[in-house]
Amino acid sequence: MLPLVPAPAHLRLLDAPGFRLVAPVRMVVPDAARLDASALAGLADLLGEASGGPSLLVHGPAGEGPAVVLELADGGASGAGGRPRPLTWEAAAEEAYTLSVDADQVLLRAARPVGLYRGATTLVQLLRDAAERAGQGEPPVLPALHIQDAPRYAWRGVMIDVVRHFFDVDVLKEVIDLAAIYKLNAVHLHLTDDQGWRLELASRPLLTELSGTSQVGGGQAGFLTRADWEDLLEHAAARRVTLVPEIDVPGHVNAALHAYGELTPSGEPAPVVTGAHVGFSKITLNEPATLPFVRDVFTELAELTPGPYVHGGGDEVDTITEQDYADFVGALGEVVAGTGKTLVVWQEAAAADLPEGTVVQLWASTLDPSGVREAAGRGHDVIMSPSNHVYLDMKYVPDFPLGLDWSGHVDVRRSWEWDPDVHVDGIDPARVRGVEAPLWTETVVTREDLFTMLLPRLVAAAEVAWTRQDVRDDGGFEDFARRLAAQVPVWREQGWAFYASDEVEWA
Ligand code: TNX
Repeated sequence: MLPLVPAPAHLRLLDAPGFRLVAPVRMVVPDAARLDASALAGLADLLGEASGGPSLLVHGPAGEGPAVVLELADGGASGAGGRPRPLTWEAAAEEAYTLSVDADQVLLRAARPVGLYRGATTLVQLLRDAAERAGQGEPPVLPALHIQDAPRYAWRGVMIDVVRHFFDVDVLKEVIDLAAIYKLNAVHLHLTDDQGWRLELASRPLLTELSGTSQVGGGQAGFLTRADWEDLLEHAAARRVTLVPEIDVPGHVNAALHAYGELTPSGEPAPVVTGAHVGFSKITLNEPATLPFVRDVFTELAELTPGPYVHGGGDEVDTITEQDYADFVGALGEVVAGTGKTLVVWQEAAAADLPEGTVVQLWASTLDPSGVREAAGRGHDVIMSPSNHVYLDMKYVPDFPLGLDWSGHVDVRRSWEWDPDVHVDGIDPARVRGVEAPLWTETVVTREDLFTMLLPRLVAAAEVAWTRQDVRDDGGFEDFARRLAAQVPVWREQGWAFYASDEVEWA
């Protein structure tokens, strides 16, 4: 068993000698400019570490002698640097790669740099495994094999709620690292809610001045400055991860109502909220200040976002009339379409008049999915975030100290054992764009809490998103659990806490 997670589409072990990692290992990169320096350096370092000596990074033709060769199959035309990528089927095709290992050469090939990046994460897992297996004084050996791999879904994401409790740039960078290791390509940040506003906007400075530090339970939160945001974007782009920022409207807006009283019917600012209840706040077009507010914040958000998507929320507005809700979402759609970005919305907005291309995110397993089904029927793609499988804020088990349980308990097997294509009856699988695992943070306070909820379930969600169903069915949960257990050294090295579920035999 090779501990590859997510499992590749095709893996053939060859009955032949493997590649011996003897220093100095040569790593040949034909066109370095098209691959991120940091990704390359990381791989070269690992090759060095595994072989117990220096590694050589060579640019140009592979030449003579054993080497680890990275190759862009078509010369990498239009490599598009580190620009955030659309999470579409066309883009997903570019994430494909092949990896061949024999005694002479490790050959990683892809049509595009993003494919090389995904393939490099596989190679890193193979290297670690080889290093672990190597006997005393023996060089690690990569087994002879052929891998042909491509993602099942185009959108493979994790969402972090940085409002209920705030997590700063350093922690968010670690989340991006974790996502990238397991081939996720989207990190969705829930930036605004009743309790706080976490992204500094020049057009509306009071949002963070007055609502930047409040959070659930009353502790001292913080927010992302413009510089923090740029820093995150850069970190994500280098790992081929697209950041998807969410400003949640027309509900979950108390922090905005606190900062800008003009948004409330009375004109009075709303008091700070530090409780965790939901559904009570709203903005509507009945207030003349609302549309200018929506224009300002979404226009600026679009300017701050190099990726193609902005998330507009739309969930849980219990106090609004159907008409006011529909009018609002219609206006939001026009504003966002005007910025050139693609809108993403939570499933409640599925029935509204949405711009073409709007992506709908299914979440509550307790809600009727018929609106999502109909939206899919009208041609909208769907992201699957069913709360009974991938809500990473659900408790693992009944007595778990962290998390909620309104959607039941979600242990590792539950987060892995489901098929997004058939999760909702009557949705054409062609409309299922992908999978995203949200982590809401009402009960998640520290970095340790955060990773305890993410790991190991996020890895299960990543495999659901990347690996074809037939491949998963072949191995079954037991096979996944074995590969999962082999990840522990990586998590330990990073200082990432995890929940040692008794569904898995941890080595
Ligand atoms: C529902 S999921 C919410 C969040 C809560 C979460 C808690 C969604 C779109 N809205 O506001 O944090 O449940 O599980």
